[in-house]
Amino acid sequence: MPDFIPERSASSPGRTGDWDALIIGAGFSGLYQLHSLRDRLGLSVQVLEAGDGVGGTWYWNRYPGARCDSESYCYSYSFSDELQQEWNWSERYPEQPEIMRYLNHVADRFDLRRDIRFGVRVTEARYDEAANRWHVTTEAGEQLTAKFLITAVGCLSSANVPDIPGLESFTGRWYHTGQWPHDGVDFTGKRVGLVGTGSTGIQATPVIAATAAHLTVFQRTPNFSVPARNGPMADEFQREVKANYGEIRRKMRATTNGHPYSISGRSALEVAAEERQALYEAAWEQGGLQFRATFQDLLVNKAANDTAVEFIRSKIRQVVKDPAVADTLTAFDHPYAAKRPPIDTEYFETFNRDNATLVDVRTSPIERITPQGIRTRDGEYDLDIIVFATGFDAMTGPLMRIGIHGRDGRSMKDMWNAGPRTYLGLQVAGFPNLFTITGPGSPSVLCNMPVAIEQHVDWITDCIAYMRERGLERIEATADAADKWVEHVNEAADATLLPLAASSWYLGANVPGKPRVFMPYAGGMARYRDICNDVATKGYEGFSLGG
Ligand code: N01
Repeated sequence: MPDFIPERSASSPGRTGDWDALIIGAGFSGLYQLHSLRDRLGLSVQVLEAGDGVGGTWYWNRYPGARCDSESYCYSYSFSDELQQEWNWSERYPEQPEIMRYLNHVADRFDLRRDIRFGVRVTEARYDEAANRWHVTTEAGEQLTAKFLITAVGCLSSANVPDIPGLESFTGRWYHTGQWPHDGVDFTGKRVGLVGTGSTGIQATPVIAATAAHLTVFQRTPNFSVPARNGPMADEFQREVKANYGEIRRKMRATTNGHPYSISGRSALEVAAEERQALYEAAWEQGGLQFRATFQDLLVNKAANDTAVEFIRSKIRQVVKDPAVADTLTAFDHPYAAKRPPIDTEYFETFNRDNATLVDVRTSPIERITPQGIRTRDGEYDLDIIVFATGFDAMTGPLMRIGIHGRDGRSMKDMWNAGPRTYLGLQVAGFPNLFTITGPGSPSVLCNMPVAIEQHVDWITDCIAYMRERGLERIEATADAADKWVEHVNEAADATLLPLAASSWYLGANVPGKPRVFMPYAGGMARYRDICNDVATKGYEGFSLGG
């Protein structure tokens, strides 16, 4: 897609009151949505951002080792060829500070800051049917109104601090990785406890162990991880990428997960054992999330998946010297990649260090936090610092904490008490003119995020342009279309092994009391894009549009 040519820039600094569109959040989604609505359609737009800078999830997740698991050249915007040609990535996987530099560059390059208000947390949004306006209230009590409200709040932005008794009594310091202090944390000489072995815990473990006096990792669910094989971005590779960006982006848009590689056509069960081993070895050497693509049936056939489980188990056993520790690390209880698979740099190697200990809190659960540290059923661990790498109230959490009320004052929270119900993950019946970028029911977290985000933003922008051309004032998903979509989202998940991971945040299972519903759309990004395009081509089928 070519650069957007700004027709006119309707927004102006400091303006309050009524807007064509309000956007909540200034991460990847909010920045591009602002650019699209303001510079392509000429709407008056204001972005409200709780943080003091752009970046969204990346603004808050500054924990040690924070790095993207998608490769840098494809974890970026594709909407501007000039942008992708001028920006140079320094490593195969970008570190958090580099992503922040990139997003700040985007904000400056497209002159976005003048329409973003930082340090403004939205606490409530109410739809006023008579006026066809969204009334938005901020924490400071300010009121703003707009015809369109667009949530760009991310899927993983509502930190999940476990409710462990005694936390308030702890005399050391504790942190959640998703709310990391901006001036960092010095672990030198400290006894550190890290709770959680998801992607975040696995990234943070080796980095913390490198400076802490001692690191104790509290593992509840053993996790699969494949080496990332990070390294500097070679100039030649960067040149090649830039010369072929058109083709690379086309491929990314056409694949299931929004990455520039296809899933193999081979079944893990149809090749001979030696060939299978050789293919896994090659994928292990190459490293990264692409390991999932080694065979076509890894996510749909348990027996095929078991071959990957065994391969990864054997690799961990080769690395970890203490067999008892290796046993604990490999006591897998779910299929490989049924939870979002991490990739790592020396995670398993860390447990060979003298200053790192693994504690199995599945067999010996955490009972309480004491003034000195963590007590499990079978042991006491004295700590100076506790790091909670315990994830997020994913996908619905960021929306729920806003307090969104639609037609007749109905609260989204009440409507979703049995699980989220959306149409295409983009709209909710009863909430006219509200769009939810990467909302539940869209591929979002099962896709390389910028690809999912750009598709949503383009679709929303085209939809608003369509309405404007026809003098339409209101769009709302019908209840019938939403019901059918929820059914389809369930069918798509059930066709895979993804729902088999009992503790997965995809299912909401990591948050006590949260309904167990598979939230993202597992039918693949390419298929989802076709469905959305088809809906639009048919005059926004499944939506009711009004004058
Ligand atoms: O969170 P998680 P995360 N006692 O929910 C454990 C993305 N991401 O922050 O599995 C003990 O995956 C919990 O145990 P269990 C990526 O999409 C992306 O690591 O519930 N343990 C689990 O081990 C990822 O999937 C990048 O039994 C407790 C861990 O905490 C998503 O963010 C980098 C506990 C939480 O794992 C979330 O990852 C990093 C308790 N009370 C993350 N409560 C990129 O590459 C929870 N746990 C962009």
